[in-house]
Amino acid sequence: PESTVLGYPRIGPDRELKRALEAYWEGRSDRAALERTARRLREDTWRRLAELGLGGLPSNTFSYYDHVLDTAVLLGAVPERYRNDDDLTAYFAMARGAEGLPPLRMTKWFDTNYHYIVPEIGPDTVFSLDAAKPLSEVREARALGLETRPVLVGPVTFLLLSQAAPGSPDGFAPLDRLDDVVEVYERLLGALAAEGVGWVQLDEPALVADRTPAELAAVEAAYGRLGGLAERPALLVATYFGSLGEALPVLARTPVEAVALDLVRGTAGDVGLLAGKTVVAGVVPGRDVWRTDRDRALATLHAVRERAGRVVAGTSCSLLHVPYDVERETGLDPALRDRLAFAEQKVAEVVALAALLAEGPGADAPRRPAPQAQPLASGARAAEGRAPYAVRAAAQAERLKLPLLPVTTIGSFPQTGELRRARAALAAGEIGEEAYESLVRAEIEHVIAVQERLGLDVLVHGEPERNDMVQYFAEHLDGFAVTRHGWVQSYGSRCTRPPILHGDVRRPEPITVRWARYAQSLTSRPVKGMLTGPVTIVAWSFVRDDLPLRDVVFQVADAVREEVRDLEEAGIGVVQVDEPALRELLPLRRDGQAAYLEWAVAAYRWATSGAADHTQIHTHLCYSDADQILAAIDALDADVTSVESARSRGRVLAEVGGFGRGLGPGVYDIHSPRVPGADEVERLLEEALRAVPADRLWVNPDCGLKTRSHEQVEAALANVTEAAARLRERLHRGE
Ligand code: THG
Ligand code: ZN
Repeated sequence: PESTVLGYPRIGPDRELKRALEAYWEGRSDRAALERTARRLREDTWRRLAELGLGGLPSNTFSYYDHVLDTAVLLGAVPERYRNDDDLTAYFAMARGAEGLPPLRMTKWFDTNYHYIVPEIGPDTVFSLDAAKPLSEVREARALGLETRPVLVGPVTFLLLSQAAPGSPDGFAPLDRLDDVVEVYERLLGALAAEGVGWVQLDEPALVADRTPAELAAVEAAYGRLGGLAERPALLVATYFGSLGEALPVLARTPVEAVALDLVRGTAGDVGLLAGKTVVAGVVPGRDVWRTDRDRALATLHAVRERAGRVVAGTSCSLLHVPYDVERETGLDPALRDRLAFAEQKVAEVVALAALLAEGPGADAPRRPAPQAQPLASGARAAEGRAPYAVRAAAQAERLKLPLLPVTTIGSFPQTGELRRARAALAAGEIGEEAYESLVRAEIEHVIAVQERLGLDVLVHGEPERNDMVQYFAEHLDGFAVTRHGWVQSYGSRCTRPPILHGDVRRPEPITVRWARYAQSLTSRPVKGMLTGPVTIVAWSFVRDDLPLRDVVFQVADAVREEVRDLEEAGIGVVQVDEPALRELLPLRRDGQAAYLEWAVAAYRWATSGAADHTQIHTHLCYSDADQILAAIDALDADVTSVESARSRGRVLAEVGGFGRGLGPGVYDIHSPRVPGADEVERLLEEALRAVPADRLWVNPDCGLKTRSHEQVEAALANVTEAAARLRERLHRGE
């Protein structure tokens, strides 16, 4: 096959899998119904890829929840506590938890907005092969008359992404178990060979990050063993999200038949070393939505063929990260739509490129329409500083007159089904703007009343008008387009519709001010304005590729800065600017990280530093995103930082206690339906007071309340305010 893709979306063009999963989880359907939907989605995908003329069809790219979790199951690495006679029950318990059993940890898949389930591997993990899933997918496709190439996470990446099982001895790393895991992969390859499978794809994206000599030696050993098997399919090792660098010569020395390279984010490097193997040249971007520059892609394919010999046209990575079909987006400006390619269009591009490559050099390729680039002189903004913290803190104390241990929340309140339905009805033109807005106002009234009754100190309006913390801003900024069907899986059944940032970003008018002002009109207590930071808005969008990312982020920072100013002018004294994706965009290799953090922090400071000293700037972080970048978070210079701390509380306090400004370590774990008692919260606060002085300690939940019910939230917040009041009393008495 001269063309292939490394993977494909699986949620369904209309999120059929999401609906089937949620119906199954809620007991509204049975396993057979879920399996039928899943099979139909797989079959539709293979048929479509074949129809489009794709050469190498992938299989095993489907997943009920996550492909890393699937790999753990394939290897028998199911922790004891999740085991169950019903395999699907065990699977979803690992993914989502079960009665009294928290799920496995979830974290970001490299620098994407996709989240994988982190497998637990210990010194005593017993591995065993369960090849049912890849084998049955091969058979399903065969029943349609189609041969496929099963895709699996490779052994090295699997172990590097795993965490040590609880109770593992110090110094143990999952990669220590490589020999045992490779043995299972050997048996898997045997089983696939016996099934008559010609090719297998093993994904090793971990090889594009910095790797130690020991890790590279492990790669060479693993693929030396797998390649040395007598009975096996041909092996394609797929790498993506960057350049292989020093791992390329290592793979070149192994007896694998093919290597996939990401030639969009990465470079071909010493590709000549791969002569004798097939190179799957990832020239069609798998992570953006822009049509491929055919001339450039073709030139790259020719260059790789000259140096390496055998070349297959491919995508830079799996198409999991883009929506299905741009043709359905009939609401988009046609001029923009002509510049876009979603998964289906990218498959067609790969097929067309392969045909052009086969025609030999010099084939005439249609040109990609040139985007109308009009770069702004954006890099030049100086991060003008605010006054030192002590000066700001005094001005804010004078203005806000908050008590010791002020109580606040992170921003969102539970989103009712009524609101979500009303938003859908508004989009469909079934209800008018006024009807929708009166619902939003009623919800704000409710949320403010609840907070006043419970005695919170800094209130929020609850964000009832927002679908998503990025999409909402994109809908109100020039330079963005939003899609109707462009869903991309974030984790499990959860999806987002990343906006398309295609032009210069400008804020035509204030976005959040109206709602913040309305909320403030209902109360004498300060209401906190809620904004999303520039890095996060860009990270969770599809971004134009004709400007440096940094310049795009600064354009968005301009818009946020204007919004902060307008909130101030409307009398809002506290503004929270969240940047949860700060960590996500951190370059995978160390050599780019310092420069990235420098401009990312500068953009945040540009967005917030227009605020007067007496305006209090808050930020929030979900702690799992904060490792490695604590210094950068400190450098954001927010007056108050709220942090998730349900897990590893001691460590969080030790690390962020030193920030030297306001700090709110979460005292209510919103990821659980459990309501904490007032005594428990009081104890957590006492503990926090050992790391943070009383005049800098804030009291807040761990994260936004969007996913909880109104009843849980009210009960929990009542206990939180009671605990804060008791402790405040004790502090005043000098205890
Ligand atoms: N927004 C965006 N990306 C994100 C988050 C977000 N990435 C990381 C983090 N939060 C976790 N991700 C999600 C993504 C989606 C949902 C929840 C957490 C979710 N989505 C709704 C669904 O799938 O039903 C659809 C929401 C909508 O209508 O837009 O619940 O907050 N961009
Ligand atoms: Zn959070």
